[in-house]
This record gives sequence, structure tokens and C-alpha cells, in this order.
Amino acid sequence: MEKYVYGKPFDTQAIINDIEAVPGQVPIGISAIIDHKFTFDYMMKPDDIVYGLGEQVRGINKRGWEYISWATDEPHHHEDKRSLYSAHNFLIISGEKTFGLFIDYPGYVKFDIGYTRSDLLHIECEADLKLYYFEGEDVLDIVSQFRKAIGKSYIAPKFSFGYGQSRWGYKTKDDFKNVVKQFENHDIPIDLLYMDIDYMQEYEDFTLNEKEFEPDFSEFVNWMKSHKIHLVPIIDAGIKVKDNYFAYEEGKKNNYFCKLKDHKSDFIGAVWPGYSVLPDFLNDEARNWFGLKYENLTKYGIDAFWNDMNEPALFYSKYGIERLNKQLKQFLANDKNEVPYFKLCMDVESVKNSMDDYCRFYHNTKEGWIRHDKVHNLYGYNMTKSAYEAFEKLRPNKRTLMFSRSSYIGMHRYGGIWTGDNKSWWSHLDLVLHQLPALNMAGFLYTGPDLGGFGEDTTPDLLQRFLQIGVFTPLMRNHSAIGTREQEPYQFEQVQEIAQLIRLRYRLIPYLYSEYLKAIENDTLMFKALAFDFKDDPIAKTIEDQLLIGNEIMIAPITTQNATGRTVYLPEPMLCIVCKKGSITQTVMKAGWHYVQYPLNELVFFVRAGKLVPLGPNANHVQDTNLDSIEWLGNGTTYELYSDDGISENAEISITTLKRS
Ligand code: MIG
Repeated sequence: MEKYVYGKPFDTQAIINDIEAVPGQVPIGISAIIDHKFTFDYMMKPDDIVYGLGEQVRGINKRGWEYISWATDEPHHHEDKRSLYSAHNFLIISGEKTFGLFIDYPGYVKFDIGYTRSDLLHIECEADLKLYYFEGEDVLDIVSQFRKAIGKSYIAPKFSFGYGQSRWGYKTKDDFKNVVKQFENHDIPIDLLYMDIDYMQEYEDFTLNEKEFEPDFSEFVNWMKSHKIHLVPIIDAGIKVKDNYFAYEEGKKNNYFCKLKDHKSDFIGAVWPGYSVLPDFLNDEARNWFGLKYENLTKYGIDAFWNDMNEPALFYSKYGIERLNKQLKQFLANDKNEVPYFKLCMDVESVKNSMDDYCRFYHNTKEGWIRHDKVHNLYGYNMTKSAYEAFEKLRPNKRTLMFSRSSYIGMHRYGGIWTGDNKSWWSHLDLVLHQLPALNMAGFLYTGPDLGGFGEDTTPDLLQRFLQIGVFTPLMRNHSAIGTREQEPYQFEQVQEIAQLIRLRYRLIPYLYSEYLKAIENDTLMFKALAFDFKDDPIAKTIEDQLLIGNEIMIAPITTQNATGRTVYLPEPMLCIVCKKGSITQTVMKAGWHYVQYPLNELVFFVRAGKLVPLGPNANHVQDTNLDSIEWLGNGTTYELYSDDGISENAEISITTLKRS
């Protein structure tokens, strides 16, 4: 790893144990600074593949499109987008020359990866950055160097490997209890139940809805506990502007919110609670203060959270609305009765997540006052760090489930991420496969998509296909938006087919958790593109719809409607595992291309030759999963199991070699 410094970079703390900068130029490509703009250009060979960039749209090979690192509340993950919620500025160019780059700049960064010119990789951002350059034997070697440099990933509590049910719209105690009862009645495993913004009083962070949850929230939490359910409340970034609301009053008094240019007045944006202020997570005291507020929920025994709206999302701001008001007046005063419709729409749309607003507020950091746009991508990262640091005090020696919507590299030490507001679309199944390896590269191991799709109406077959991927992702959560078709498994007549997938997930938990710990411990990937392991196989390099999971499994999910099978490429001989109604068959397959049947009501995947995967007995909760009896998948002889107590902060990991008996 080599480090190059340009201008005066802000310390993002992405890299731990930072190294001395090397003078001069990156040994590859051409870097330049003109008018305080940094550019890097590299001529790619025709066969070069570009991996990385974490949470982004498009393929595993990032080549052929332009991407922008700018954390955005983007509910339309269409292929024409350039930014989603996170900024993961790490990429690997793999070809004749294989190298990695980490652009440690927390503002706006553009990556033109063979978009403008098919042979040109062009990166640009403001000239205040650290650039890390990695050379290595291959992709995996570079990934592991990078992962060592950014520090160990957050280890989620083991219970978070259970199935989670979520829906934006659960409001009353009974809404929540009914979900649990339905799962119990249908004998479907579940460990987590998510509470979206409606549990709060008027969307005020760290409050409980007075009618529903005050004053007997303890009772409710205990009811859930007795049903082995962990509640997972959401926390939003914005704090409602409201007199006598403790979070607002305390933060205002102590100057914990982001300020306007005068460094005195609070910046006023708007999110769910209406006008809101933004905690200054880049300020140590403010970050510390906000984190300790989670105590309002941990004191009831809550041990799991998700952080939302922390790009930060802005529906509008006071300033944007003032401008829009003027524009609307002009528009209404137009006596020609002509409607400049598109302009009107654009004016209205432009108040949302506007660059004007992001340039309007400031953070009070150790390095002085800094305008938000220069450090935009660090906001969600530091919100999550705020919680993590507080959990060490609020829940000493215990792991707390925490995942965030927005992130930057470095946040992986404090929590996981989910991939935001996907849709109930078939194309978003492929998106999951494309994102997972890149997320792992950036250090995010505890991750997964909204299964079933968040926006729009799902269908049972789509949900099943989603779950056939979700069986393998550490975060396995079914989540949907308010107003969409309800998509809990029991909403469909196929409930038992769906339940079968979740049951298999629980039987796989000892294995999945083991591979997850392995990936963290050894700075490796839990999800790999085939090309990462089969680097000399020219076909493996082109496969974008199959993934390797851990060291043993390969998945080749169905991602198209009505398909009952698909072509699968086996880079080496494997066993095809077919799970159907509780019984499992294993068939040896030769390397090469196959057409594999994959009906809707089965789970089909592959175990690599000479490997073994332990399947435990059925369990309806993570605490009841075990390997007391094992059904072996694969034709190997041993499996190296990583395990720990699943809950202590610095739990010792034990490594056991399991032998097929
Ligand atoms: O503006 O809290 O991505 O998971 O259900 C939408 C409501 C705000 C966005 C999150 C989604 C969550 C929703 N939130």
C-alpha cells in the first residue's frame, strides 16, 4: 500500500494506522491538479475488468458507466443512476496489470469507468485527498491488503442472522404482536421485528408514541422477549425543531446542530418531523451526546437499531421553500394562463436534497469549521459511529445490532448497511448479486437488501426468488413501504413454500455465521464473484449472476419471472443441492455449462468439490440453532467451523474442525 497526498485532506479515519505519504506521483496512470481539481487517468486494456465501488447500480464489472460518490436518498435504483446512499471509493482494476485505488475524499467524486471513452478510467474530485494505491497478486490479495488497512469489520450479534420481518406502516402494539402470532401459527422462524418511524411520537427520535407505547413499553418489549423476538427500532438523522422536545432543546443549547455560514444559527432542513435540525456528527461532543440518547431505548432492553435518512436526506429546507414560494408566486401571477409545466415541476423537485442546501451548512470539527459538501459522505458514517461508541457505554461488553443506510468506508467498523429502497422488481434481484461482492470489498459484511422489494407491489413468486438469495445474506429482512401490497410470508397462499426457505436458512446459520466470522477475521470476502477465486478461467470472468459464498457454496439464483431453470456455469466440479419440502438431494456435476432446473418451490445451490457444508437441525430462533446433529452437504471430509458466543463484544472465536462421520 502506498499513500499519496494532494492538498489538505480532511481526516476521514477510513484507514487505521495511517502511513507516511510517498512523494511524487502514483506509479500508474496520470494524475494532475488543475484549478484545485484532482484528476487521475488510466488507459485500460480491452480486457481489463473494474471491480468495487460498493453500493452502486449496474454490473459486477463496473466498466462502461459513470458513477458518482455522493450519498443520496435515492429510492429509484434505476440503471441510469450514478449515486445511491453510500460512498465506497475503492476499486480494483484487474487485467494485465492488477491494482487497487482508494480515493479517500469525502465529498463529490466522479468515476468515469470507460463511459466517455471505453478505454479510459477517469477519476476526478477536489484536490484535497489521500489516494491509496495497492499492488498485489490478484483481486483477493489486494482486497485483503485494503481490508487490513481499513480495520476489522463490525461483528453483528448472532441473533441478527435470524429472519427479520419489517414493514413501514406497523403502528399499534397489536400490529406488531399479530405479526409474531402469525409467524408462530405458521411455524415460521423469526428473530427480529422492525419498528419503523411510526413507533415514535411525531417522528421525534428517542421518543415513543404516547398513545401506543407509553407508559408500558417495558411490558411490550418483554412480551416480545418471551416470544424470542428482538425489536429493532429505527433512528432518523434529523431532529424535529420543537420547543420542549428534549433532544432539540439540549442540542440547541449546546450548539450540537449544523450551523449556517455565521457558525451561530442552526441550519433548518425538513424531513419526516417537518422542520428539523441536523446533529453535527463530525463534532466529537455532539456525536457523543447523540449516541447516548439511544439509552432512551436500550434502557428497555432494546439491543438492535437501524439508522435511516443519514445521507443526510432533506425533503426541503427553510431556504429552499422561501425560494419556491417566490417562484410559485411568479408562476401564479402569470396572466397568460400558460403553464410552464416542466419548469414548475423542476422548481418543486429542486428543493429536495439540493446541492444549494448541502453547501449551506457547516460542521464544527477538530480541523475547524468545514462546509458540509466537502465532507458530505461522512455524515451517515459518523451517525453510526455515534451509536456504536455509545453502545460501549450503554451496553458494555455486549454487541448491539446496528446497520445504517448511508455509509463511507470506515463505517464498516461500527455497523452494517442495508441497501435501501429497492423495488419489487425482477431486475433488482440481479442488483443484489452485483452489489454483494463490492460491499464486502469495502468492508461491509453485515448487509442485505429489502427482501420482496421495498417500493411497489410484490408478488409471491418474486418474494420467493428474493428469499432464495436472502437465505444466504447475513441480513435477511423482508421490508416494504407503506401503501404497497403486504408481503409478510403469511399474506400468500404459498406461505409454507416460503416458510421452507426460512427454515433452511436457520439450518444454514451455523455455517453462514462461521463463514461470516471467517471473512471478518481473515479480511476476506463472504461473497465473491466467480472470477475472484477462478482467476485464470476466462468464462468465470464474465459471470455476473452467480456468486461464491464463503469457501464452499456457489449460488446461481433465478432472477427472471416465470423461469423454472437456467444455465449455470461450473468453473470446477460441484454438487448440485436441491432442497424440496424438507428433503435434500445432492448430484455430482462436471465442470462446464449446465441447464439446471430451479422450480419456484425449491432451493437450489451448489457445493464445491471436496468441500463440506454442515446443516443443523430445524430451529425457529437463532438461540435454538445448533449442530447437535448434522446433515452434510458436499463430498468433502472436513469443515472448519468458526464460532463464538454470539453476543459478547470481544468474544473469543473458536475454530473447530468438523469431520464427516
Ligand atoms: O422517506 O422510515 O429507506 O426503509 O421504511 C422514507 C420510512 C424513509 C426510508 C427507508 C425505509 C423506511 C422509510 N424511510
